[in-house]
Amino acid sequence: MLRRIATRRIGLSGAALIVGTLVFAGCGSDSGATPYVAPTGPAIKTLSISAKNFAFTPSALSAPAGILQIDLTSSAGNHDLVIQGLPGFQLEVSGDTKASGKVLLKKGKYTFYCDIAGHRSSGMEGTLTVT
Ligand SMILES: [Cu+2]
Repeated sequence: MLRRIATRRIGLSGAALIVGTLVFAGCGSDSGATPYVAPTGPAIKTLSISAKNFAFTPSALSAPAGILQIDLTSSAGNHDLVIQGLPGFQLEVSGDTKASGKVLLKKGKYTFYCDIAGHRSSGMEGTLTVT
């Protein structure tokens, strides 16, 4: 009788140890996102873009190749701005907030859009022509 109780106690503390290990392992698995490295140095041009439900204004921009600063504001709703071919770059705005970021772009035509579910298909997309 006494032996049975002792075995049960060991069994319980063993289970608690396993749960503790799983929780600890879960904490370390949060490093999968692509880190975006912003270019250093001054921007040669600042592009101001305003977001609303569901459009960017302006939706067609042009800029010279090099380091560009993008200032994003929102006049309505929560939005973000990502650029196709530039993994990790993202500006997020909600309500009246403003977000700024720098990108280094070569000549080409880039598509930017809001990647919140349903926003791009509703019209939140634009083009940036770099010459
Ligand atoms: Cu949006």
